[in-house]
Amino acid sequence: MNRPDHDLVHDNLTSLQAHVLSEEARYPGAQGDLSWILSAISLAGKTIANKVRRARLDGVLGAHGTENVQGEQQLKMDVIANEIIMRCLGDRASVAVLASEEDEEPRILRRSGEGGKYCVLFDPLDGSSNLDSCVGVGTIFSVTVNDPEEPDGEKTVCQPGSKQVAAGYILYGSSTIMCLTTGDGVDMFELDQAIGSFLRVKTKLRIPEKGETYSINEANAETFPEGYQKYLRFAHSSGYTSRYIGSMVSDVHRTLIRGGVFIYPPTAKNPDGKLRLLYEANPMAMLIEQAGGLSYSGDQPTMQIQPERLHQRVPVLLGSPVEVARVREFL
Ligand code: P6P
Repeated sequence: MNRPDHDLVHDNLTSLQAHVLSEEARYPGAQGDLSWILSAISLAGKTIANKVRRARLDGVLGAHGTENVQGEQQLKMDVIANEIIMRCLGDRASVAVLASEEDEEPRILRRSGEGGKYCVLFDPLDGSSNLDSCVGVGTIFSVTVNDPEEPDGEKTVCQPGSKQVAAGYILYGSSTIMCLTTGDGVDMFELDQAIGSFLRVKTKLRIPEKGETYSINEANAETFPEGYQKYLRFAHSSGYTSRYIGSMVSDVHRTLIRGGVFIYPPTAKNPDGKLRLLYEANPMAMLIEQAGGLSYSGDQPTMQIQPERLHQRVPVLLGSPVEVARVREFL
C-alpha cells in the first residue's frame, strides 16, 4: 500500500534508551544489566539537571556545612546530586558497588552472588564551586565489572581505566549534554526538556587531530614542573589560545568538540595533581581516547595506571593527539 509521504514530522526520535538497547542487541550474550545502569544514570542526570537549574530558586546554592573526605567544603548541591545518583543506581539489581567522590568509602550493595555485576564510580557534581556564577558543571561516571573474588570494596573499585566497560559525563551547561562511550566510539545526547528525553545528536564523535588551544590554570605556572613551563612558553610564542573555565567537564567537553589540550599538572599545592584518577581522569581518558585523542598522567597513559586508593589524585594531560604529543615533547 502506498503510504502518503506527509514528511511533516522531523523530530529526532533516537533517544538514549533506543540507542542503548540497539547497542545491547549487538551483543548476543548481553542480559541488559549495563543498559539498565545507563538508564539509571540518565534518570539521575535529568533529575540533577532540574535541581541545578533551580538551585538558586530553591535556596540550595550554599555550603552544606560539612567536609568531604578530601577535606573540601561540601555544597548542598554536592550532597543533593550524590543522593540522587545513589537512589537512582541503588535500586538497580546489577549494581554491586557505588563509589563517589563525596563518600570516604565505597558502598557495597550486593555481592556477586546476589547479582552484583558492576561497579559505578562517579563525581556527582564536578565543578560545583562554580554554581553560584552559573558556570557549566557536570556529573562524571565510570562503570567497571565487579570482581567477585575481591571482598574489599576499595580494592574492587581500584581497577585500571583500561578495564572500564562504560564512561561518560553529563554537562549541565547552556544545554544538558551527555557524552557516553561503551567501548565502541563516543556518542553525544542532548536533553530535550520538553519531552524529558536525551536525544542522540552526534554519533562516533572524533576529537580534532590538532587544536591550538590549551586549557590550564596558569596561576599555578611558577610551581609547574619545568617541562610544563617550557610548553607554556612554546604556546605563548606560537599564537595559541588559552581557554580555562575551571570546571573539568566544561573544559574537557570544549576540548573534545574543538580540539586542543586540557592539562592539570602537579602543583605545589597538589604535587600529584588535583584531579582524581578513578572518577575523573579515567572516565575522561576513555572518552577522549575512544574519540581518537590521547590521555596521559605523568609519563604513563592514564588508563594504564594501577590505582592504589579510591580518591587517588593524578596529573592530567588529555586532548588532540598532535597536541598531547607536542606537550609530551617538552615533558
Ligand atoms: P583549579 C573543580 O573544583 C575541579 O575539581 C575541576 O572541575 C577543575 O578542572 C579543577 O578542580 C579546577 O581546579 O585549581 O584550577 O581551580
